[in-house]
This record gives sequence, C-alpha cells and structure tokens, in this order.
Amino acid sequence: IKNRTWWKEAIVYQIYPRSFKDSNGDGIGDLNGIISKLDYIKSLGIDVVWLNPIFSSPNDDNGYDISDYRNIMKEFGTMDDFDRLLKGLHQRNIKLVLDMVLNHSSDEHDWFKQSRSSRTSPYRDYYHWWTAEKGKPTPRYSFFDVNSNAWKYDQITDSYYLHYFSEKQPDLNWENHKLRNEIYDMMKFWLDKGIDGLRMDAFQYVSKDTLWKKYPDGYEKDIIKYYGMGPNLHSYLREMNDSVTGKYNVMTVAEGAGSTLADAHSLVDEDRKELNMAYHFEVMDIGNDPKGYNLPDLKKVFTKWDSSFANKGWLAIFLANHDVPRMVSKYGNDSPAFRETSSKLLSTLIMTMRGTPFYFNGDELGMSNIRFDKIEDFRDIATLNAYKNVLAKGEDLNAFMNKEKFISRDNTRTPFQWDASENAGFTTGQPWIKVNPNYKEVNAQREERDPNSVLAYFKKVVALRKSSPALIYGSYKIYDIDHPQVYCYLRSQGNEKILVILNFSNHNVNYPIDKGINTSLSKLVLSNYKTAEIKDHKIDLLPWQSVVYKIN
Ligand code: TEU
Ligand code: CA
Repeated sequence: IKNRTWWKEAIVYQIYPRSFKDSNGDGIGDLNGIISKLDYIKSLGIDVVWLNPIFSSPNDDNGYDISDYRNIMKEFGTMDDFDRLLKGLHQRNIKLVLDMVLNHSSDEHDWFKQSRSSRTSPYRDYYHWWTAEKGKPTPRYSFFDVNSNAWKYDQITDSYYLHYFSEKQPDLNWENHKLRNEIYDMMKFWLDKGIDGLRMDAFQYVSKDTLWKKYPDGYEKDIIKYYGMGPNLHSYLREMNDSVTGKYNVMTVAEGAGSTLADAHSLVDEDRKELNMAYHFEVMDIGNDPKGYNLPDLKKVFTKWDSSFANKGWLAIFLANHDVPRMVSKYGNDSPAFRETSSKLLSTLIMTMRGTPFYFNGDELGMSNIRFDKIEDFRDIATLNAYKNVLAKGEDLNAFMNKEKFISRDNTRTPFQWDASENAGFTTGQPWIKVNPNYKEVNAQREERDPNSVLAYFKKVVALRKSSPALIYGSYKIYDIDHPQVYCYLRSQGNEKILVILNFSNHNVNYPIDKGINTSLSKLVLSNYKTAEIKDHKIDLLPWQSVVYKIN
C-alpha cells in the first residue's frame, strides 16, 4: 500500500455543536455538552471529530459568521472548556478538526468595523469595496441575500461591500497580504493548541476576479464555475502550506473542490502541496427532489470520482452534512417500514467506499427530516431570506414551502436525540429549534440497548472498515452500473476481496452474483437482515438489504 497516512484510515464524525447537547439549559448545545458525551462518541469507534464553527459569532449563519477567530462563541462556552474538550478527545485517542471560515468574516468582526469606518482606514482593503461614484457595481449573485445581490450599500463611506453569503458575512480580500498573514497567525494559534485538522470552508471562493467582469445571464446556475477556483487560489494555498499547514501533521479538507475533476486534483494531489482531501459537491447535488432520484446517477457520480482518484489525490465520502437533508430522507426511505433498514444500508455505502468517511451526527441513530411546514419553525438564514424573496417577487409560496420542507438545512440541524425524556434529553430548557417528534423511538439510549438497532449496526460497519485494508485502500470495481435498484461493487487489496451489494428499493430483488468471482467461497460478514439467500448464483435481496461478503 503506497502513501499510507492516518487521515486516509480515519473515520470522521461531524458534530453540529449547536444541536448536540446542551449543558446549561439555555436550549443551545455547547462544548460542555459535548464533553459530557465523550464516552458515547468513543463508543462509536470513530477516529476524528469535526466541529462546525465554535468561534465568537453573532450567529447570523450559525457560527459561519465569525467576529473573533481566537475566542469561543459565548453560547458554546469558554477557552477553558475548549482546552478540556481537546484533552478529553485526545485521551480517548480521537482527533479534532476545526472549521476555518476564511472566505468571509462577520460584519461584527473588528476588521470589518474598522474597514467600513473610513475609506482611509488601514483595514479598508481587508474587504472588497466599490465606491458609489463609480455607479452601481457589476452584479454579483449572493447565496443568502434576500435580493440575491452580493453588493450591499454602506452609507458610512458611500460605498458597496461584497458578500457572497448573507449581508452579515462580508467577503475578506485575500489579495491583501496583511490579512493573509493575520489569518496564518490565527491558524497557528489553533494548531499550536494541538488540533489535528482544518476544514477549509467555502475556500474555493476566496480568490476573486477583482476586475469585476460582467458574467453572462444565468451564470448563477453554474455558480461554482464563476466563483470557484479564482486566479490566485493556488498561490494562496501554497503560501499557506509553506507558512502554516505544512509544518504540522494535520489533515486539511477542501470544502467545495471546484467544478471539475481537474479542479479537485489541482487542490489535493500530493505533489501540489496544497490541501489533503477533496470534499466535492456532486453527490450532494443528486437527490434534491422529494420525488426521488435515479440510482444509476448516484452510482455514476461515485464511480467517476473514484476512478479519477484511484492513483492520485484523496476524497472525502459523505451523504449528509449540516447543509442538506437527512441522509435517510434523501437517499433512503424514512417511512416507518424502511427507515431503519435503509439507514443501515446507507451507512454501509459510506463505510465501504474508498475515501475518508465523513459521517453526520444523528445519522447513526437513523434520524430523519423533520419537515417543517410553518415558516416560524425554520431557523436557517438561507430559508428565511429565500422566503422573503419569494414573497417580494410574488412567486409560488406553496411550491417554495414544499421544497424547503424537504431540502431545508434545518432538517439536519434539529437536536440530537439522546433519550425518550422531554426534548429528547438534549436540553432541560427550550431548544433553539424544534426536536423531531420521533425521538421517543429514535434515540441513543433505546438503541444502545437494542442489538438490532441502527446504532448497533453502525458500530459494526465502522469496526469492519477499521479492520479492512481493502475497504480503506483497495481498488473499487462496480458491476451493472445501470441496474436501477442494486449498487454492487468489489473492493480488493492484495488477497483481500470484499463484495458489497446494496438494494436501493422497497422491493425484493433477485440479483445475479456470478461475476467471475467464486461466490461459493464467500463468507457473509455483515448484513442488515439476519439472512441472505444465495441460490444458483443469485441472491434474493430483501427491501433495502445490504450484504457484505468476504471472498477468499
Ligand atoms: O457552505 C458553503 C458552500 O460551499 C455552499 O454554500 C455552496 O457554495 C453552495 O451551496 C453552492 O451550491 C459552507 C457551510 O457549510 C455553510 O453552512 C455556510 O453557510 C457557508 O459555507 C457560509 O460560510
Ligand atoms: Ca447551552
């Protein structure tokens, strides 16, 4: 096995701190809450915890708007709490990855307060400004702005500033080397505390086309092509590697990896000395329609990326995070009959692919979409601003609400379900966002006692991956890529061969497994049902059945 490294062998568990565990009854998850659950986290068998941003923030976008990069958000606790959390993780042999939000800061960051105060402020060039004398700025689309306008007029200096996300998230100007050096110093501050990795949030957008060319109509439908991979991106990354990350044994993740395979390679190939692994969005873009998706499309995306990265570079593998619906609601079937089985199947997929698994908290319990239907229940700035936009433009409100019900980011942000007590044991107070009413059945305490639970299965499939070089490093060969219900592939490394068969449907499927592999020698190592019938080189797959065979 060439190029072995710890972060290729690791399983990453993503914790959304605001919703994980509240320790003081204010309804908001916090660091002490996470500390109180360290033994649970350890029991999962994972190796790395990635925390969504925990830095000081007015929380316009739940911590993705940072007002002080060197302090802890007051709702989450103190620096002492952070130090204890890091120590508690390390004592349990678990590493910690922090979220670096460096495309933008909060408008409440000191840099921005100074920058907006006068045109001659030494911080002026920390952000992108357009003076009003020049007329209206070249249009730029904003992901979260009510009017989709990324330029916000600021009266104090009669100028516009740029914000790709909300107006409380002004974009930092990376062309300014003083700003870059301040950022590198800040990164060293955290790395010297002993953290083990960095997720580079929206980093593909940091380098802007500062000639502000006009883009063709409809460009926003292909936004990564226009906003991603700007002219100086690679030079910033190399500089960052030389002055900071290259000096530590840490993992670095490119969140968003451009729009092509070549873009992703240019960010993470070993010889580039930029970042370690590509977290691309192509899988995420499938399944956004509540009516469902075509399994072959999903297989083709996974397969295309795997073959491109077979010899060079490295990928992150995931089906969910805090920006998308729950994995079981999107790719599985969250109705009572299939929620558990299909959750297990999806965990099997994540844990048997090549690439580092990024697993979202709560999915190990089979947590599902909450499906809010009242705007008052939503908390996400993306949904709330889009709603105002729909109202203002007089667009179809019903259609919008139906879509949000399914795709809203709030679906993955509801409180973690610990037990059957009030508020699922998340808080003794009023939770900041509603708890999914299914918590009496779907919760960690009940599932810990049930050997057939989604949680129990998750631990098994994690242990299987950890014990298998083939599942981590092995080649990947897909069979029957156009089969509409079954996803079947072989992972092999040396003499170890593992065949994975996943039935992505609500029906029984009789599937031929005579693939030039001597299946009579196969040993069933894992399934989400008790049995798997093989007869005449065919397997009788039950609805959402997953089977993993070792082939000798
Ligand atoms: O998401 C950024 C991001 O890459 C997406 O907004 C993406 O560009 C867009 O959906 C294109 O389809 C990260 C965080 O994960 C998210 O929670 C934050 O809101 C966002 O950055 C801003 O910091
Ligand atoms: Ca709290």
